[in-house]
Amino acid sequence: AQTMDEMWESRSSGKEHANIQWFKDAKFGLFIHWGLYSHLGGEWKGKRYYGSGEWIMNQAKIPVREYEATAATFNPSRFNADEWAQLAKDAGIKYVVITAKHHEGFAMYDSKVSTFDIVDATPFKQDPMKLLADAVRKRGMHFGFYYSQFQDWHNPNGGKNTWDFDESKKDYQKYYRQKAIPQLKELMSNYGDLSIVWFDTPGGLSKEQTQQFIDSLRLLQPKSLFSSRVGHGLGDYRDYGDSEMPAMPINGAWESIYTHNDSWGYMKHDMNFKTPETIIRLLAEAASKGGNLMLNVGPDGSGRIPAYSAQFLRETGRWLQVNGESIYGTTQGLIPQQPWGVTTSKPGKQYLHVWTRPRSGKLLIPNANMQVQKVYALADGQPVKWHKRGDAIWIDLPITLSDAKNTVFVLEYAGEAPTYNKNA
Ligand code: H79
Repeated sequence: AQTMDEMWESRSSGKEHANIQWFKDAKFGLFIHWGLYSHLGGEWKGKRYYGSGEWIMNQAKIPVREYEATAATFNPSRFNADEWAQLAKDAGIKYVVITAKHHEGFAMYDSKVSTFDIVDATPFKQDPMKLLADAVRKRGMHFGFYYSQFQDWHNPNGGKNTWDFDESKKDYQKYYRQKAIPQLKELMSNYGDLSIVWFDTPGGLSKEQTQQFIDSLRLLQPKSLFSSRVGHGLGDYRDYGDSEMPAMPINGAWESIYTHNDSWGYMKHDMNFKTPETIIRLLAEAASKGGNLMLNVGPDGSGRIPAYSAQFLRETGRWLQVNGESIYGTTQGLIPQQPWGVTTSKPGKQYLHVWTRPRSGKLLIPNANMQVQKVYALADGQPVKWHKRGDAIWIDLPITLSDAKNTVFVLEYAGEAPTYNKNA
């Protein structure tokens, strides 16, 4: 079997989706995992589960009927679409992707295909997806849905529920026909323009069938981008594994996904939230390699985004207000990753993202075959001293720059771009 890498590399057409540029420029997305699992918060019958919150039905092998019954008390009355969207905006987010249906099979929108949805099965009775889609787009951000197209632990023919249903008796085609495709059609018909449809964990379809599946959905929204987890090396941009960052710069549109703590869906007992500093480094690292970071948060069953997530996202947004020029609309750095940090590019400029202050106070850029014009701090425009020695450029960092500030310097150069990574 081919690996994901091989499948992607062997794509026959090198043609990109006509609507890919916004995605390449966006750099920072917000992923939201929200479902019936959020209501359970990683706990079932008094027992805590570790791993990931949205997997609790699978991990605790909860029978479908018992799992369904939890919907009767799922009432996210504190959900406020404008608050979530404004938080994303304040964080400097350019696109938001939310789980319309995860592996548990529960639709977080008003579905006519199944009554296992938030409108029919819960006391909440509203469609939060509709409100969120509007609130996000109203603020000028792109909006998309995550949809688990193969795994469905609620449907007898869906993928991967082995505790209630006999895998050998399943008819995956029937599941696609009766649930996944009709639900995707609802999502792509009733929620305005979707910038992204985010698939996950493919299965049950051959490459040809996957292509047909994609083609039939394309008719509804030709401008939507499909994530590579639709399977078989298809899709419009490439996603790596969960919490995976490619080691080297990558050409073409791609995205790394990380979650804020160690769970995608809300988990009461997971407090291991990444600091703003860590988030900014992941963002800069993804950008330095030519890709996006989509960072996940897991709102709880009452409809609240965890306080640490909100706080750390806002702090990230404050950094981006000052330093956004070094992230948005950039392309991969021309200088390879250095002990002090990473670089991103715009024409005639290298942004030096300094994570670790060298003890000497001097930044070394080795083998720098470029004509430096000037170097200055991005935040305040203060010029910084530099000199060339042989092919090396040495930059004198301001004495006030302490360790680990994610400080950005701009190096402007004339003429040809340096050629370090051309074959990376
Ligand atoms: O939606 C998130 C995950 O639920 C989903 N992809 C991201 C975006 C995903 N589906 N499958 N997988 C991830 C791989 C499965 C990992 C597992 Fe586990 C290892 C399942 C059981 C052991 C992770 C750790 C989930 C529970 C414990």
